[in-house]
Amino acid sequence: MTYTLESAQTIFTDTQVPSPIPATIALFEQLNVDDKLALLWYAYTEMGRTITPAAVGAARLQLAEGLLNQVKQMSAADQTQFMRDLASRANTPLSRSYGFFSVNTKLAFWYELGELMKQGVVAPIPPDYQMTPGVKAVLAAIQKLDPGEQITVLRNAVVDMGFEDAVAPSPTETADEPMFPRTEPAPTKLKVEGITDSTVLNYFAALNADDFEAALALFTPDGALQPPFQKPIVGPDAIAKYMRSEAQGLNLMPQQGISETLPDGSKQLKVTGVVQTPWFGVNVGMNIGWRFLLNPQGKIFFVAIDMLASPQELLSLRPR
Ligand code: EQ3
Repeated sequence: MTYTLESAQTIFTDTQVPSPIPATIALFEQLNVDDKLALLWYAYTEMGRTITPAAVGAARLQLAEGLLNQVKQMSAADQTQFMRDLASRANTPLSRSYGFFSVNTKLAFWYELGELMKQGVVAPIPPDYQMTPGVKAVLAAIQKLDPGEQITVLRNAVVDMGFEDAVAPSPTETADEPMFPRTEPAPTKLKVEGITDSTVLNYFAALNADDFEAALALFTPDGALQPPFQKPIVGPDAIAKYMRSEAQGLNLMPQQGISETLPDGSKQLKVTGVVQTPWFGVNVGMNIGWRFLLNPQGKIFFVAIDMLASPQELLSLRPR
């Protein structure tokens, strides 16, 4: 094979439109800790008027229960300090406990804290808090994003909080990640305009069935998956761990694609469509692109998952 991970990452990049998400996250990162917490409160409650995340399952909350109970027993001042420590990634015992959580447990933890803030059990944003110009600017930037992009910014903020110990193994790493129950099964017999390749169609079907074993079997032993705004995850063990933790309950609705066969028999394909996360279900559709590189035997050597910059980009499959 003549390609490498680096060359695979560049396929179809000439069809891509830069996403506004990294710039919005960079603006958010410039805020001080109190402004970050306030901004997230306003962005989340504003969003909640139109879209609300699904209630968190009891099984998932159990993983966060110990930390939640500790927070509930604190004084209001300590609760505020705890949230500041999370947002500033301070190296404290509680901030480390949070850092051990999986992505979905972190989201569930903040979801519950938000509910407890509304009920007055956890210290709310001070009623006399005045939005600074910085907060207003980031809020305005977030309001310009579509709902799929807004939830991506929120998710990123939550995932980046807490202190992550690079050395200590995570106790939740071995704990079984509870499944997201599906209210309706996602379609596994898919028709994607312009795509007949069975590997690619089977990839979508496997993820829609939460069948990660079947999805993994489609990859080469050195295959890689690159999630949005992240580095590639390489090799079946790492991909399996990632999928079990982050790809559950997704509804993949690929719509159209293009396929090009290269002289050595390998293939590159770009597919665009909409993905729903179990957190928001049918209420939020994310515009997504998949860029696949298959080896001549039809195995996935590389797939990148990209957040598209606009619904128009769903149709921009050819170089710009
Ligand atoms: C309490 C409050 C509001 C205020 C306080 O001051 C601070 C905070 C943090 C607060 C709480 C905030 C909360 C509760 C935020 C919750 C946000 C949530 C639930 C966001 C969820 C977002 C989910 C997303 C963006 C999921 C995206 C998934 C994608 C794109 C999946 C892609 C994949 C595909 C399509 C594949 O083919 C392979 C796998 C892969 C996973 C990559």
